[in-house]
Amino acid sequence: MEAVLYEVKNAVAIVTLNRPERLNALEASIHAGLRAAFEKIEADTEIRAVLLTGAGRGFCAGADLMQSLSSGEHDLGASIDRDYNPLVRRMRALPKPIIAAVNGVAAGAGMNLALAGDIIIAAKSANFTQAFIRIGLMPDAGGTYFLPRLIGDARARAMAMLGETITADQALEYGLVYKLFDDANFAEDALALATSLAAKPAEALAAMKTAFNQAATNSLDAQLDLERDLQRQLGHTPDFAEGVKAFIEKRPANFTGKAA
Ligand code: T3D
Repeated sequence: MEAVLYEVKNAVAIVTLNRPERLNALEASIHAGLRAAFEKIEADTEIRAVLLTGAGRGFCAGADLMQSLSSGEHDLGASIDRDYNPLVRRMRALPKPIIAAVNGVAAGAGMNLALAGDIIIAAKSANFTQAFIRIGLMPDAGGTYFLPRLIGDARARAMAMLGETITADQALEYGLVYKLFDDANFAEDALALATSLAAKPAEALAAMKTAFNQAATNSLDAQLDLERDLQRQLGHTPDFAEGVKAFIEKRPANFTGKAA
């Protein structure tokens, strides 16, 4: 059985963590599957959006405590360097939008993997926990970076230090997720959202990722300059011309995603 399933529908790459009996806990085969999936996504110009989700009742339960973390002699820094950090960097640098579709429990690095996505959605029965403290660890995979930016420092510290579980409703109230969908149609609704994203102007989406990524560390001056430079490039794209033409002609735009 493949640890990560990969299929393409409607210009969306659907990447499914597939160890449902372990709530898709992360170990070597999942990390290898994710690396292979993102390599394909980067190389395939037909793919315009990514949908990252989990098989079964979980999204991802973080690092596999039975395999990768069962030996106390395991060098956590080495596995973070090898597997987690390159994955988070890759997701953030990918010039295509990623929807993290949290279908069930998201714990530890599994939760933080979702936070590395661009748009986070969840099934109504999903829940989220920074489980690290329960086993004497601290958040990794970008948790201490993403979490305070998404939900504020007070809630981020409390979630990390107390290790409590929050429901999907709380996650929505905190601003951790964008939208909730019913469990019954979650996969279909998530794909519909990803499909609509894939039909949008690809160059504009890529430019937004660059700008939002850099906003975290830029000064306002630097950010204004960056917006100007990116917008200048977008002004030369066929999708900008098509968007304006479609507006004037009062018809839906047909974006190709082609570069300038
Ligand atoms: O070097 C490095 O890798 C460093 C990186 C570290 C990053 C981290 O993510 S550290 C945090 C690791 N994750 C956790 O501590 C979470 C552990 N899991 C849980 O606390 C709970 O399972 C959940 C809260 C996620 C879900 O609870 P529940 O009651 O819904 O399910 P369950 O019954 O606990 O789990 C179902 C099965 O999945 C169960 O197996 P069984 O008994 O049916 O054979 C359980 O053992 C297994 N499972 C759940 N999480 C993991 C796991 N197996 C391996 N690793 C897991 N993380």
